[in-house]
Amino acid sequence: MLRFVTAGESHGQALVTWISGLPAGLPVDLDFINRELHRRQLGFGRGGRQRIEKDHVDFLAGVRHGKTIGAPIALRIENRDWPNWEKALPVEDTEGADDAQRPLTAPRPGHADLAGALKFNLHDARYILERASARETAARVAAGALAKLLLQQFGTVVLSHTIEVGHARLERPVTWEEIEAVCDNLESPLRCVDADTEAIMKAEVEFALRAGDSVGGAFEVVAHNVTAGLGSYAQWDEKLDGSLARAVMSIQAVKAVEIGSGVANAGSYGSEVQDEIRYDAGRRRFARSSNRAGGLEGGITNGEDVVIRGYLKPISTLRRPLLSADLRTKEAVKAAYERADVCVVPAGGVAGEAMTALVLAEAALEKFGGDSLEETRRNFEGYQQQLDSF
Ligand code: EPS
Repeated sequence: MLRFVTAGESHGQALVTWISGLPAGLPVDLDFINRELHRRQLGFGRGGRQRIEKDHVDFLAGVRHGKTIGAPIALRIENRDWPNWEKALPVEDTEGADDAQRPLTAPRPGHADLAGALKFNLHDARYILERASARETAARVAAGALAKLLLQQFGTVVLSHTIEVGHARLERPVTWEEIEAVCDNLESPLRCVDADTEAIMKAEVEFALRAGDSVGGAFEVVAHNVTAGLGSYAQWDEKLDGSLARAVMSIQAVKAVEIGSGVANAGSYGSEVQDEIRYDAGRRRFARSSNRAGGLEGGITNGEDVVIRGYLKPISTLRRPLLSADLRTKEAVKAAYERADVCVVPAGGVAGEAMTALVLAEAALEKFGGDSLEETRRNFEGYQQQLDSF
């Protein structure tokens, strides 16, 4: 079983990821992992924090001589902002520490501040926001990069692009080659494949920035070249669409998830929605001329690209804050404001790729098993032969 957990607070010493269940012998490309971390930091509308951080990974366990060794992997991503917070968030309760603390008692509507303060019985939301922060997605992206490296062994590539920012929406269909190109282009402001739409998206971010507001939007993750047969309809918790939806929904600020064109499909006739089946004799595979199902039928991959969309609410930290009530005095106050992003949709997309890759890698290991990469590959290739001669 592929498992991972993260630890770390936004302004603590570091983020830490623990990942277990990868087969031994998987080549670990450090440059690839660091590039993924860099991609997550990009995007028009990010705040000042990204000028401080330069995320890169340090492996502490489980990787030797450039390969996994079948042991649990532990890795660390330094928070370069930590020296600015060391006095406010010390490990030991040193003298004078209270004075250096940076309390937040005016909870931001939409943030975890209030619900977390009630749950953990804290009258200062500082510790709440430290862990609830989307900085944690850096740790997920590192784990997801390892999952991507495993999936690459089977020819599967997971990428994402931005389909909506504020009121601006990409309306036209997109090819895999366009998604590859926009992901290759690290200068792309919002990772939207269409320049005209991207210009309107950018204007939305600029408008929010000027107004002291924030904007949300949507990303689309596409897993290309996924073998048919991952996941199952046999039990509710084996359905891959369910696992993917949960994984993407768990990303900070994501409030809705869609598989393929699921939302539009619900308002259309069956004949307009289902993807007709044909047989591609050259590839010896069944194929479709459309992919509204997003590559999943009955909770199982059908061989088409897996397409999953995540919809993010606008960031809850506002320079022009909404009304709140103080955690201590209960008096009406303006919600707290501190340095924040205005738009994080492209970063959310990279986190979405990571979560999708982790779920697909887990499903692949469930189907193909194997303690060493050779064994996993042998099982994968045996299954491909079965599909060839189906
Ligand atoms: C975040 C608030 C901001 C973001 C942070 C998420 O942090 P800070 O308060 O330090 O400016 O920059 O995201 C990251 C640091 C990151 O790397 O993604 C929040 O409250 O969720």
